[in-house]
Amino acid sequence: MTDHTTHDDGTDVSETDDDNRLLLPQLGLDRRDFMKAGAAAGAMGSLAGCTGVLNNDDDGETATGVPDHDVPPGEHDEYYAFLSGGHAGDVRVHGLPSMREIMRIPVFNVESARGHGHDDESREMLDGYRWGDTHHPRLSQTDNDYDGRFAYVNDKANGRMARIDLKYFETDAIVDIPNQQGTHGACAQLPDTDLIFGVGEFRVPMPNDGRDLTDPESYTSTLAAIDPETMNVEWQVQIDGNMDNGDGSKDGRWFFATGYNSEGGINEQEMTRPDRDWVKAFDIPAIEELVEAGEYETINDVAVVDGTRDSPHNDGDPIVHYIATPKSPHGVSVTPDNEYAIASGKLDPTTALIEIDALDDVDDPTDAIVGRPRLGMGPLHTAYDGRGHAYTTLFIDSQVVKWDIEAAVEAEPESEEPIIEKIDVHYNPGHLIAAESYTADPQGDWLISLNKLSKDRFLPVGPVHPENDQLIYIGDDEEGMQLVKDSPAYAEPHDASICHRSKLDPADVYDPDDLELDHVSAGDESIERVADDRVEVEMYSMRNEFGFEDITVQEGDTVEMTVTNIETTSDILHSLAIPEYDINVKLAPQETRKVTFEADKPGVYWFYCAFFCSALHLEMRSRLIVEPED
Ligand code: K7E
Ligand code: CUA
Repeated sequence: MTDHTTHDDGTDVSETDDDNRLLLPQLGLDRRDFMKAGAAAGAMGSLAGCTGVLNNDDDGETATGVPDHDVPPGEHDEYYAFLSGGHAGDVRVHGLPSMREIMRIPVFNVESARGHGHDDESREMLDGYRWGDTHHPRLSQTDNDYDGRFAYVNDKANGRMARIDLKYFETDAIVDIPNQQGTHGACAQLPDTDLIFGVGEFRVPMPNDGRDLTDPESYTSTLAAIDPETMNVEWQVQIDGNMDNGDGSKDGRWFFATGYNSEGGINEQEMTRPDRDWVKAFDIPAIEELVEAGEYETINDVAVVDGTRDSPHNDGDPIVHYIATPKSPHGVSVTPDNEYAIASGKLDPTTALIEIDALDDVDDPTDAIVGRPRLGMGPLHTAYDGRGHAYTTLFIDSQVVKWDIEAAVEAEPESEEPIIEKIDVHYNPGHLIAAESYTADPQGDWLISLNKLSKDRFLPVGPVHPENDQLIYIGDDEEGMQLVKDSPAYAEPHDASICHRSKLDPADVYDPDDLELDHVSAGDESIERVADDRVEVEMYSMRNEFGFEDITVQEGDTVEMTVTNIETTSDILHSLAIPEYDINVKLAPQETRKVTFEADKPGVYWFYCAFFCSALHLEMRSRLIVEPED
């Protein structure tokens, strides 16, 4: 029996066999070739995982050396994990190792419990869109380590980049990236987060204003560099082929982007035809020099530098090195020591190690590829433990493979020797992420495999299955990888960043000075008709009342309501919920929000608080009276 699904990036690696594994028919490869080493090690791996779960003894370690992962009631996790929500449009915050979901941060989605897309400010940020497709949440770093300030995440659907303020765990800026469709890869320029990069996946006419509609040859995609403070797009580079994922070197010099479809095809057959595609290495300082020197074209108010293969800027010392790698490289990540960028073939069983320092010396950029281990079927993404090991997801094999980075440089191309072990995951992993793997100093204890399919792992809930995020202990090189737990995930996490709790210091209540709007204290409430058809209301909320028992307006008025939650006690939230007006604005302690709406329906509307804030929560309601036009 076979059935069909598709991976997010449109590749047709989509048939499953009876083992719930996806096959890759068009490669014409015999899967058994890749199973030999993998099957045995994988079976052992899952066995070890089982004993790890069952034999949890009293000394805080399991019999197989896995530290306690059941965080007892009232205790905190050691790590924060920030998982993208995919086309749910949000970012989820989990605790590790419990895998408990602690919070969701709405980003590109309208979400009522947090009022995102309800108050004026977040509505303006969303700019009319109701959804986005988050893939790659990356945390800001200083000196190659998490600094606890911001997270950034892309919207693949609508070409945007968002910033999440980690003081409040809330989205505080969204930029619409011009000249880019399908912002897929996302990443910060290290070591100090000087830029945020957005990688354009879909090739489109440039500018995409109705010209060149049926001339795919002229379509193009861009890399965008965004200022992390202002969230302005600073410059872009136009390139050949589709781009996909990206990662930067740890010293700020290079940005690497994978790509597929180097021939510029417009259907699946054309897109998967070339045996080689490119990893592009962007020389960031060289590009910035050209921008300084005015060597760009301004398109939609952005400086666009020509980085296509035929560009004069790629003669001699190129600004973009096109590194030919096997078929459709998808994931790319830089090793913690900044030695290699590792790109995985997706439609090829090998992975390419690009020696970063060699890029300046070689004539043919392909000569910078210094290792090409054969890891298994459908290698996608690679994470690191800081002990010289790499962990790569094998999408088609439904496994995670652990391998030795230096051994891969020493081994012959296509050698399986660098492989240390494989573990089965359930099923079809996309990304995987190890604790602080994107920093220069990963913690090397926990790893999450973000699996696209869960099939039969959970109680059935109808035809839409959850995905399965699996926690794997990687801290014991002797025992090897140990599967610790399954955790169902609502569609659909792609990538994640894991940060030690000591590096984050979120606020417990709002600091009114951080907000644009003026705080409204008790006694300062007012209702003012500021124009014939405009009423401004300023009021507070507290247990268990709003600043006014009644607010009377005329049908057709525009009503601007500014509300402060004047509580100083943490965890006491109120909201302003207005029935039949589609409004629910959440108000955390000391938070002030504004909502503007047309009072277009005459009648009585009990605006109320939707957070169960006290024993008299139900009584916390007042009347909005809309008098009919005469
Ligand atoms: Cu592989 Cu967007 Cu990083 Cu999905 S991407 S898995
Ligand atoms: Cu305030 Cu319920």
